[in-house]
Amino acid sequence: MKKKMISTILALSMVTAVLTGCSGSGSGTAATTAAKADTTTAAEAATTKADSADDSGKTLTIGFSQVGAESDWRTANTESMKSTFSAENGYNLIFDDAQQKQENQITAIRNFIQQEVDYIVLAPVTETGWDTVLQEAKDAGILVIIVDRMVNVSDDSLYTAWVGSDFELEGQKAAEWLNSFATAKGIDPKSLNIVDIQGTIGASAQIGRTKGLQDAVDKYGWNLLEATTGEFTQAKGQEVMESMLKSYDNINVVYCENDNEAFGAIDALEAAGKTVGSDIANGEVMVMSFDSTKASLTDVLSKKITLNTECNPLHGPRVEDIIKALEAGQTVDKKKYVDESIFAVDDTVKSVTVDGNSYDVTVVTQDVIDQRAY
Ligand code: GYE
Repeated sequence: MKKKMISTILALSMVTAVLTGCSGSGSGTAATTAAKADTTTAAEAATTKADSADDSGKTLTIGFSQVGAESDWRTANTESMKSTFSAENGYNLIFDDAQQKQENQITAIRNFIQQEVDYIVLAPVTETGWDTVLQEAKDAGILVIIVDRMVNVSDDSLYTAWVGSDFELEGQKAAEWLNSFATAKGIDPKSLNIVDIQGTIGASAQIGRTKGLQDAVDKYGWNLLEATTGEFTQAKGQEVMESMLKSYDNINVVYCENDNEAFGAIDALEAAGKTVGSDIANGEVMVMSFDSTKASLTDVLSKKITLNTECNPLHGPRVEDIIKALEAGQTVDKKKYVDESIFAVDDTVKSVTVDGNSYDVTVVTQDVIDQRAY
């Protein structure tokens, strides 16, 4: 709460800085920077040093619309963006937390346009519903970079570049691992009774991970008892798991679409007297998850989570690379996927193959956890 208030105050003073100093178009120029220096505000003063550190001598103002603070992944992502786009590194970052609401993101983008930021960075809550506001940004001549989840727009020129994860591949990796694991343990595919605690419906991370599972259910003949959203939060993950446990007494695999849902699901399972683990044949309930934060890998080490498919949140430097390339007049990839790992409780499955590509499985040890940055 305290943190949020401070960033709001900072954002407001930055707005003042931009409004007093920048009257030209969204793309800043040396002249604009000079004009800004003449009308220094508190926020400007804080960035004067950064100005000189920047080779081009210009401070870039970045408006970043963040989804919210729903998960540990998101916290790590916010931290990565804030530490990359810091005053020390030569940026004015206007950060907006949309609290998982698209309408708040649309309002934030409109504010960024009014403030004539140099770039808009959007981490969209869902894929659809962006055409109008991104057209407004385009009309204002402001470049938009999409990070993390994808947007689904009728005109691809409404954004300049996207960087994030291949969420369907993540789901496929997890499902192929489950198939190989069940086969290795001699488990009849028809005896797998799976529930899917989905992410925020309509978010790329949900769409891809749900599809990866659903396709494998169709292919291998597993039972998918239910798929319900847990909104990527621990509280909702727990609530959904509790209600699933009331509806079914034969669940043996819980496919959680992120770590925080898995934490909630584990609490609910244990409160219901279940043992979480990989020994399905002897009544344990297997928990699978995505993200691979430090806390969740600790749960893999203690055998509460059996498989964790990585989703890397450290996008700050990746977005900065795109902006630096654009500033240097270079062209950038329209879409860029991040390489990601798979973490398991043991080496029953050493690698998984998806679309002819093989991905190694890493067995979690304390060393692996210690090396994690988030
Ligand atoms: O997996 C989840 C977060 O979009 C990849 O959103 C992101 C997902 C991530 O809340 O923890």
